[in-house]
Amino acid sequence: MADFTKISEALIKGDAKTVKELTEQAVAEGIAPGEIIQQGLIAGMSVIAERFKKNEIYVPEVLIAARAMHAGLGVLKPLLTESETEAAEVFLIGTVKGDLHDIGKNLVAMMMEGAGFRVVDLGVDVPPEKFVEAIREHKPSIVGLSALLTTTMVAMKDTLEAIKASEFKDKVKVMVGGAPVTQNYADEIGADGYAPDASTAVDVAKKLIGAA
Ligand code: B12
Repeated sequence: MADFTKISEALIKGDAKTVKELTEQAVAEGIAPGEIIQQGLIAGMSVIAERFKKNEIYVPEVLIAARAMHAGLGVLKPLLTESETEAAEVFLIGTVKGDLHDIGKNLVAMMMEGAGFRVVDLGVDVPPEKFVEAIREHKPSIVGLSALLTTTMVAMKDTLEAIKASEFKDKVKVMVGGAPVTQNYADEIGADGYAPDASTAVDVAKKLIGAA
């Protein structure tokens, strides 16, 4: 019998080696990869998200836990059936044009992955047309835009306008975030959601797709 708690605990400690071993063990016992992800990896990552939200832990701990999660996911990804991967909601994220900051964006991406989304990360300095192209290719439910500079917040507005002008106008939800971004700014440019941090981003995303 697989012990999901042990997987979660190792993930919370950031013990990538143990997470990988326990995941391999669970696979050998014939447990479905989706179940290991939900009850072992995602369960652990939710604890991390909560602690991060309450300022009980900081960015380095989250990154270490995320590395442990990836160690487990690395074992499971090749085993996921097409239907299991297809079923996951897609979250597309990128840092907007002119902006090279990616630490916060990466955290949001990891938390989303930890919450069960299939994440497509476009990286940094992403122009509006590239976002639209990527929406066409990956069919996300939600698009996340990150900006860390007051000067690049306008690129967020441009990206939103490009999405609204495309055929995906009513098909994707757009969330915005980054240190200078506020709920007021999100409302002003017509974004569907805003979150001040990565764990709140998960809550908002779930609400946007009606899963919470
Ligand atoms: C690290 C850093 C850099 C690194 C970036 C490395 C990297 N790989 O990201 C480097 C050195 C490259 C850099 C460069 C510059 N930087 Co800089 N940088 C920072 C710094 C110190 C930390 C940013 C960070 O990573 N924070 C930690 C993360 C975890 O927080 P976060 O990004 O806010 O993300 C959280 C939330 O905002 C939210 N979130 C983030 N994205 C998203 C997206 C969505 C969809 C959602 C829902 C939520 C969300 O969730 C995250 C996790 O909780 C900040 C200072 C600060 N206090 O913010 C300055 C800062 C952002 N930089 C600044 C500046 C000016 C620059 C430069 C112009 C400096 C220069 N003169 O060259 C260049 C610009 C380069 C460019 N074109 O982008 C200024 C911006 C001022 C302003 N008002 O615009 C700041 C505020 C520093 C300052 N006080 O002057 N920088």
